[in-house]
Amino acid sequence: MIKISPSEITPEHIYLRRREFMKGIGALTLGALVLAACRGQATPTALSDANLFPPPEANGKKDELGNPVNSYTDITTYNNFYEFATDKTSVAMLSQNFVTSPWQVKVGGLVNNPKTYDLDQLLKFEQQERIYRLRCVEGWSMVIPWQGFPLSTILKEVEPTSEAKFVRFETLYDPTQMPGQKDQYFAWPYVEGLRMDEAMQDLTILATGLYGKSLPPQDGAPIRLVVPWKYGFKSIKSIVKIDLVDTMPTSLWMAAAPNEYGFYANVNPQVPHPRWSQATERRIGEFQRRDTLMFNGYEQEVASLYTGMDLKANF
Ligand SMILES: Nc1nc2c(c(=O)[nH]1)N[C@H]1C(S)=C(S)[C@@H](COP(=O)(O)O)O[C@H]1N2
Ligand SMILES: [Mo]
Repeated sequence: MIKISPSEITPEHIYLRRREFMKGIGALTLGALVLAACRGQATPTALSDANLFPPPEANGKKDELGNPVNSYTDITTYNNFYEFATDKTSVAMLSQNFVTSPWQVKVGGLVNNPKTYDLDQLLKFEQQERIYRLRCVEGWSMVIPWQGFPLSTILKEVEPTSEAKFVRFETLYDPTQMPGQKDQYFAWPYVEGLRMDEAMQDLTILATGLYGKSLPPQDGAPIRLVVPWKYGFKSIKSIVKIDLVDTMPTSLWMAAAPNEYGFYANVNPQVPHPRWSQATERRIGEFQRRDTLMFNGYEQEVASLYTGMDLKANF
């Protein structure tokens, strides 16, 4: 069974759980208690073959700084995906039957060529491998070998108008499949946003796979955003809608806790979260904490996007 050490039960979760208790014991809390009770037997046996027999393709690969990729098992059994569960080790099991075919992504808003893509069409774009660090705002990180294509590929196709200033993303809303969406604390569906120049940056991809295989549900199947210089919550999963807009979108996390989560969410070791430091992180699979890098190590590529901006005020 997968062991969770107390240090991995994050401040964020404790905080949110406490708030839920204050509101009374709701259905989700009860569900979580039931799950916790049977997690010992249920988790390993309910995982698919893909989790039990990971593909070897990416083993041994490294990012450009020399960090080895995390194991397939790490990447697919330790997940944040609140639509399924707030407990990272339950997401894999609870998402196994998530229906990801057929799947469409509707791209519209302030564009000349609105377009609805079938997943097949998105898979026809040249799929590149991108080995990126993922730094969660909670203080842990992984190195993940994604496949995907630059978000700019589809933005160029739909032709944003001159009024388009931001890109707004939405996850599927389907509480019958995603039990976490019954949690009244959050304003579902999950929403995220980028400024236009951030969206056009070549590091920003739509990921369709990892480790040489299609994305498993727990990692955001069938298609999710990956923005490696920002905290992980910006990398929105299971996207069905992309809109070009003229005003800054309000993300799910900005709505839930505006004093804690801003729009930019650039990884910055010098700007602490209101309730913890961001100076160091724990790479999953390692024991010692390591220093967090400015812009998660992508400073050379992205610092110029923020010239003249106060990175403390625009957290
Ligand atoms: N729709 C949706 N996207 C999401 C989340 C979520 O709860 N729902 N969690 C975010 C957070 S906090 C992180 S750290 C990453 C985790 O991605 P991973 O599970 O593939 O490592 O997904 C992000 N995308
Ligand atoms: Mo995160």
